Amino acid sequence: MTVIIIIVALLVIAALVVVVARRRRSPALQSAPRPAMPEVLVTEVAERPQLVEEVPVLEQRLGASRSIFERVRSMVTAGALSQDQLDIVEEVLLRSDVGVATTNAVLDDLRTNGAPEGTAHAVRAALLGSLDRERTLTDVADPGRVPVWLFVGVNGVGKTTTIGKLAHRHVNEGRSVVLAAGDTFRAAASEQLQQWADRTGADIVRAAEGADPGSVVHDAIGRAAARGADIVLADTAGRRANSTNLLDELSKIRRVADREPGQVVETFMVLDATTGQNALSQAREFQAAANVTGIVLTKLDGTARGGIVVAIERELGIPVKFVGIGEGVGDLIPFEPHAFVDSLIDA
Ligand SMILES: Nc1nc2c(ncn2[C@@H]2O[C@H](COP(=O)(O)OP(=O)(O)OP(=O)(O)O)[C@@H](O)[C@H]2O)c(=O)[nH]1
Ligand SMILES: [Mg+2]
Repeated sequence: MTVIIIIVALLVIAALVVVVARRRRSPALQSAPRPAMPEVLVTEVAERPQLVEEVPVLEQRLGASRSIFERVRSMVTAGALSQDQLDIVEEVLLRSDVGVATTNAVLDDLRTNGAPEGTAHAVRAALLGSLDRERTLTDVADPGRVPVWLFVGVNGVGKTTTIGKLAHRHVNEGRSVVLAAGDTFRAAASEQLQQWADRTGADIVRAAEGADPGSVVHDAIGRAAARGADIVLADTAGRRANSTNLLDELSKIRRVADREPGQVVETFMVLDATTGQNALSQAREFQAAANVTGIVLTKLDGTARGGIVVAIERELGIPVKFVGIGEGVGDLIPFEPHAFVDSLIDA
């Protein structure tokens, strides 16, 4: 009898084991697949690296632009200018990329008032007069919110490099920085920003290629808020200004970044100075979509003509806040009209 009971008991246990095993295999009991969220990778930076920074000399970096003004610099006349001299000033100004409007304004002034203190002095004063815009830089947000600087602009203008240089500047000034790798179109883009994070000691939030850029920016702001970081610098993909859906996406990123706890305190449009007047038409497209508060004009060290600064401010009504004068970490400086114009024109 006992044997029979043991056998029955064993059979019952065996039957239960089979049922449980089947249930485990049953697809109905498998957990539903998780929604395809981008995998956000966060990199901790243990210690701040030491960067060797070469302090750029503006006059040297603006060499090409400066040489355009050579003919104005060497005009010794004071007082009324001859037609030949006016022609030279006109040619120099147009070549320097200040644009037709500024050139005409300077020539009108020279015809009417002459150049009592010399031509270079008069041209210098006229250029400075066109650069008299308010140039404040906001890096604080309302209480409880995280200030965000958003960077927009077409491919290759220097957005990511500018963010790297600015991260260095902030970290040097004692601020903690979170970079948001909002350019998710190419894997290489967030790699490039990661390198800047490593070099500068900034924190970074990035995601896999193809992830939603808004989510990355949102996560970066969340991380900055959680850690009490001082500022978020948000990269975006370089995009064609004439493609409406891409500009829509930019507006969306901006809305996400401006939602609590984030607050967009600066939106920088990055423009490549070597593209001259083309930079202006790009800028107009972006201006509408992104609520731009300042311009970063890069690559003024190369073949660019420095007068483009004047044309941009005059035609767009947006202040240039930083200029890029090289590829090194220290090669971005706050734009100061006096120092800039002096380095172009002064002997
Ligand atoms: N000479 C010089 N080169 C610069 C300057 N700023 C950026 N560059 C170079 O310009 C190239 C493009 O810079 P990126 O920062 O990758 O440009 P981006 O706007 O992020 O480009 P995408 O990510 O493709 O949209 C790089 O080789 C930079 O080193 C500058 O002020 N001077
Ligand atoms: Mg980039």
